Amino acid sequence: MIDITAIAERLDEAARTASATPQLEEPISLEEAYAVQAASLERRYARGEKRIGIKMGLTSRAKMTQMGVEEVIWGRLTDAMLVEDGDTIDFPAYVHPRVEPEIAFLLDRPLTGRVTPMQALEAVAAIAPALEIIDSRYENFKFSLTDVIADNSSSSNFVVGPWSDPHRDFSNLGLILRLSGVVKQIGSSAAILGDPIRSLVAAARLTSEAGEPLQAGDIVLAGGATAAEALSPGQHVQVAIQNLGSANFRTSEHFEERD
Ligand code: OOG
Ligand code: MG
Repeated sequence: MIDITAIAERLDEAARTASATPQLEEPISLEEAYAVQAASLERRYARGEKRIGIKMGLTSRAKMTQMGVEEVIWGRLTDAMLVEDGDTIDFPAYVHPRVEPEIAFLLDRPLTGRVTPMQALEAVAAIAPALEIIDSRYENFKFSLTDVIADNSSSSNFVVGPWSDPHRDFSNLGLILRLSGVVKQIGSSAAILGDPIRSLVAAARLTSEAGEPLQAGDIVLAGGATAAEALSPGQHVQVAIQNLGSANFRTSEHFEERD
């Protein structure tokens, strides 16, 4: 028997204390992996965090290739994960953080079940450039599909830039990820399932199937448009997206050796 509660506690503690944990020993089903994720989020809610949306993952070929996992996944976002645009994150609070350029959707209506791209777009109040800081709790950032789902799809923090009107075509916008001024990744929003709106369509279906449909006010991260870049102390990180502007953060100078 799989002990959902015990695995959830182990992954939540690994996240809370920024300490790596081995991959799950026993194979678990997709359903069990999402049940672990839900149980680990219950622990966060019990500490006072509030659900504010979801993130989609592995929605681009670059991410699937980098991580060796070929399925679209999702995870829950809480208010404690949101970092203000321009803020500095505390480097020792992570196991081995990476950053990836994303697009964020803000919904002003619920979005449930199977919807068309047009219906998905009608629920979008605004879109923004975003940076996701992912931090797998597994040793060496290595995991299977079910491992990563159980670990809330590596969710750690995210930064959202200025919100824009979503009624201007965003299907193929150029984007650049810079670390301390150096261009590390160049891509396009089209790398996200051919058009980021498809990620929102998938988000509506997957969250409804899980009994937790998207709500008005939710933020949805569409998924990394390029491979992720490892972070180091003392960096300035920026994504700039054509027509949408930029989102930024810094990593603290402070570095602590970890076992
Ligand atoms: C899994 C999370 C993937 C994305 O945008 O593709 C993800 C990982 O790469 O650790 O957030
Ligand atoms: Mg991501």
